[in-house]
Amino acid sequence: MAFKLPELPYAKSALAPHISEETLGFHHGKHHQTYVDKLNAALDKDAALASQSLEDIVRSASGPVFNSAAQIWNHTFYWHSLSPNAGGEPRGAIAAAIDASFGSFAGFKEQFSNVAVGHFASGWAWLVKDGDKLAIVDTHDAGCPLTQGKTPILTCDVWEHAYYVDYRNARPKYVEAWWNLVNWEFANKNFAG
Ligand code: MN3
Repeated sequence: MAFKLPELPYAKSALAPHISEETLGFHHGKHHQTYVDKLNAALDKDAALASQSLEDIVRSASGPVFNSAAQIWNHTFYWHSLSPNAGGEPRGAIAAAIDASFGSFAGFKEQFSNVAVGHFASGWAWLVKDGDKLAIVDTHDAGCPLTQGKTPILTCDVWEHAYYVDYRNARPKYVEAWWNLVNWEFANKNFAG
């Protein structure tokens, strides 16, 4: 059974002006689609893979198969980490957990931004639940916190393809814009789960 590119949870123009329709068109329609196509090509050659869920493959695979599967999972998680008319201060249980783990939302925002901006080359910045605590981690390339036994809460894609059309090389501007789109409802759902 082949994997399919998941639909975006909003219109391609919905995240503008922070992330443009052109960026989402390429990022979802070309980059995310290519990871799906590459994993399906690997499935065609390996029947044992075809019986596994995407998360099972992320947790157990290595090399190119892991890269494709994890990039599919990471991108789907990223689309849901964002929402139109979102951002601002966290609400609900995640707000209290951020205060407990980082002192304040402002402190968390600064630490997360520093990790996202400072990450060298391609990768991801994540807010994760690690045991009872929240933590900020970054992963290289297709790296995914699921393989470290951590529960992803939110992510920011810091591959250049996520921002080059809109911000050129200015990753700090993209990360600043990302805060206007943070889906706290999704974060609360992941935190509760
Ligand atoms: Mn990407």
